[in-house]
Amino acid sequence: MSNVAAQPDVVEVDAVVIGGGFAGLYSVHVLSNKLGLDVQAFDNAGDVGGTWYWNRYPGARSDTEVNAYCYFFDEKLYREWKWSERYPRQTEILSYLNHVADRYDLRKNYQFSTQVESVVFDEESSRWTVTTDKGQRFSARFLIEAVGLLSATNVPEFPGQERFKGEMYHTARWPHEQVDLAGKRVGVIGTGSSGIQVISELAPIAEHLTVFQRTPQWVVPSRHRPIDPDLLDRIHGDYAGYHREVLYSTTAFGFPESAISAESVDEAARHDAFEKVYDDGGGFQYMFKAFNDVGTSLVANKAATDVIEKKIRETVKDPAVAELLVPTELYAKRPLCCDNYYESYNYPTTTLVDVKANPIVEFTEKGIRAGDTEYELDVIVLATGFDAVSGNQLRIFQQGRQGLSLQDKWRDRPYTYLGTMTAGFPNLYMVYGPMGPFTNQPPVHEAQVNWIGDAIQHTLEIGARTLEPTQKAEDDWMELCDEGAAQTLFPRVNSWINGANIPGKPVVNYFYMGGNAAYMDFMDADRASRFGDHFLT
Ligand code: N01
Repeated sequence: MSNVAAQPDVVEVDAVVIGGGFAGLYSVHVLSNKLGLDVQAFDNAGDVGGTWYWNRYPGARSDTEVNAYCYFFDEKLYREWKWSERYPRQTEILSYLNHVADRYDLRKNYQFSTQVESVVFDEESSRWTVTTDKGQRFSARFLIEAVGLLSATNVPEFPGQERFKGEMYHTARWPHEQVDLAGKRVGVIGTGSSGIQVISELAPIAEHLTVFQRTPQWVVPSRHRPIDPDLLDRIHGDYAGYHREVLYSTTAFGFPESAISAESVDEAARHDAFEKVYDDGGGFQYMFKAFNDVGTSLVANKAATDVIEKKIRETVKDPAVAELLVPTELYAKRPLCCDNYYESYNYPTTTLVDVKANPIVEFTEKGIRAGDTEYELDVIVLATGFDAVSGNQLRIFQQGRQGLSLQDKWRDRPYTYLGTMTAGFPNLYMVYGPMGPFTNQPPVHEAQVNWIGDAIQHTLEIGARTLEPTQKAEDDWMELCDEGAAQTLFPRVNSWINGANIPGKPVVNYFYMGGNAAYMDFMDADRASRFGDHFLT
């Protein structure tokens, strides 16, 4: 603790954690329960859960198999929590996170329904002043921002939006009270992960479902089924080994990834392999289980989409609708999976509106006018996504050394080291910040928080006041990230991955695409060097 006298209205703590999702909860656990620090945590939600607190829309469930979509830090927790489904629903994941909060006594550290408005570093005291929307001020030596990669909502403004007399909801701000959509005329804007789940859930029950699609995406089935008992036996038989396998892989999704390239086999073998993974289901599985070059080779990418295109045309009965659903883009967004998505368009009560050809002109009292047609609706669902990756960080005013704000530093793009720190902002750690790895998140959050815990412990042990990346470490990391991303196909397609979904946002690389195994090696190297090579202290 600092011995600098606090102002009377400022509460002194060792650390502030922002966020109550997977990453924030584990941060509180490590800092409070393991390192024994005095930790104040905040979330603007009314309770724990992070993304799973907010995303309560119909059909919301994880699209990562649950054996890797959970915490690993406590084997007893892993063994004792019994998941009912391979891709659990939002309610089950939220129950799990509530259980974790109670089991490790994390709730006591939180103040909910509180937005952190600013964090300002004071060079003299080497402490952060954290100000909330309740007018409170906290002084902390360490600051952990676990604010979510996909958390700041993207709510486009449509002309006449306020005139619409029905109900309107964004998927990521879904009401807590029951919203009954059965037998209603529902319009869904957006066909990303959120949109396809809502569409598949509502198509069988809505009186009429109108899907406003701007850009179709490649969707494969999830093939939802019970958790494979043999897999669970194997994990329980070698828990540490499985955990290591998850982390030291490319995507951390917990399945064996392919080591061979599609380019190295003939066309028939490629086709058969994609058919097989399509039948088995899963988005990342489809991209990474058959071959290792779908995200980097045009040949592999085309072979992958040929199979999906064939399935779309086989599944969707109306050829004109099928035509609209087949993307013209490369398969280089976050890979999607959902059961019964394309089948949703076979209901006579589902209408697909191509809003590229017939743009949404306005919202009216009764619904949405796209092109020349007014679609009458009782409910509009905005499945329009997020100001992803850097969005939530930039909604907090952040000021580091020499009065430099994060908003200024990141004006052209975000700059970080490992996606966890940014030069000039000492003792400020981000979990899954920009330029972090492109992976399944929960196991990687944990690995990052462990690294953060070690960095903080090291700072305390050597009696340093602050720890931060050197400018060179940050520059080298940025260069490595950009070189890696340039070798992939992802920059060639517009999506939240490169910022292109938000008007005015810099369209740049926001990720380390070199695979999680290599990413783990960078964190391990920092530890081995006792954070000596890269950091000023
Ligand atoms: O958001 P998105 P999301 N007019 O940005 C459309 C994670 N996630 O919430 O492509 C008309 O992917 C937009 O159209 P276009 C997962 O990582 C996971 O669906 O920009 N349309 C697009 O179709 C995922 O990748 C899970 O042309 C407009 C859609 O809205 C990430 O979150 C579940 C528009 C937005 O798609 C984001 O997914 C949910 C406009 N003005 C989310 N503005 C699971 O684990 C936007 N769109 C299951």
